[in-house]
Amino acid sequence: MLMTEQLIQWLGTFGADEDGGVTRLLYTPSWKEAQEALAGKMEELGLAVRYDDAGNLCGRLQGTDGSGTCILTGSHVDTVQRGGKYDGAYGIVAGITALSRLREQYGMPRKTIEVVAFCEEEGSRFPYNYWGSTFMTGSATYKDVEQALDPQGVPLIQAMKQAGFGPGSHGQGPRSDVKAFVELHVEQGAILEQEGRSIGIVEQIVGLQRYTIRVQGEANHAGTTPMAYRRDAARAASAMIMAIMDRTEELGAPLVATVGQMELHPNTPNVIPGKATFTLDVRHPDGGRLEEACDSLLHMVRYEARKRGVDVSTERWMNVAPIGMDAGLTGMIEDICIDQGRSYRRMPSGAGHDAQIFASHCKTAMVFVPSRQGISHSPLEYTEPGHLEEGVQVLTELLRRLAY
Ligand code: HGY
Ligand code: MN
Ligand code: MN
Repeated sequence: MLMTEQLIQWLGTFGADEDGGVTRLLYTPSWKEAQEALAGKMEELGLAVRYDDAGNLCGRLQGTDGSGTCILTGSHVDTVQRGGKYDGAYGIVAGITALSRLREQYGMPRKTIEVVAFCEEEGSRFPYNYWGSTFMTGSATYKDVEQALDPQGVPLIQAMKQAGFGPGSHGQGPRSDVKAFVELHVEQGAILEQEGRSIGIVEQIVGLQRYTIRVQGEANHAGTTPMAYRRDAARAASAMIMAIMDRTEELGAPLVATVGQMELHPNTPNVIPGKATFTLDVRHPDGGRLEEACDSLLHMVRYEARKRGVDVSTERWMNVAPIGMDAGLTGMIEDICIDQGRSYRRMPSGAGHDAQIFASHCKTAMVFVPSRQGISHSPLEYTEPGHLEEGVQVLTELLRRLAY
């Protein structure tokens, strides 16, 4: 029987880092190799394979009812820088495994089922998230990404075309035939492991906002510039970051704020930094509280800039509302867990997922399996093969009930 763990290890060889992690960034060679390898594996297992114009890859079991609608499962093939083997990848290989088992056991479905490897979700290379799922649902067009440049200044549109994709490349733009989307994913948190449960039924996905903050001071000599005359961008950025973290703790859980990326310019030991650029990722399960928190944090940033005599600009490039999963689907998943004797719980997701893009377009659900010590976005990311298999069995039964 096709085992998901083997597929996880196999997919993890594309973009493998020397420390056991994975880096597969949108439209890079390792990303392309992974998509092409997945296309081959899907074909080998009897799925009809097709790319869309953005580089989303779909494997299809054609339904017999001729309704032209489709039930979709899957996740994203891209990773964070030096990420793990399971984030995104698990949802793809679990979908391939489920469709392969369903085809072997029940033949062709009444309703078409597809498994998708979304081209991008993380926003790791370009300052744009969910490009795969927002393109497929029509929530985003090429216009939305035409300004997106990677750290080397390469435009997303140019990288897309160089990878063989772009307008008209595969004759498949946004789709409206997807009537249900189910995403299997590792929890990326420690709740299931701490409670000794193997299945998480996601009820709601957190809202997220992401910013780039640019601090403009004045580069100068590290030795001859008295402290009182400095417009030190690094010092001002550090004060801003401390103010952000202190304010976030004042506002209290479940609000979280992260400064994950930071660059100094000219980034030289004996030059006072003239520029500092950093990202800010803010999340809350309540949309109104998220908005208020972001306003408050940006107010702190501007206050610190004035206090330290530097200029600051803030650019928001991600704003995704929190959203609930479909009650009918979560009910079906709960029934399946009971029928299969799974130890499960309903729970929120603190991580963002493609499911939150689909949830405003069609019935959408997510199923989690445990992450060891809750670790993710790290080479230490791991889920036991037994838990991987339990998730696949829940997904397989859900797709059977929906499509056969
Ligand atoms: O950042 C997230 O929550 C997801 O992994 N993209
Ligand atoms: Mn991720
Ligand atoms: Mn993910």
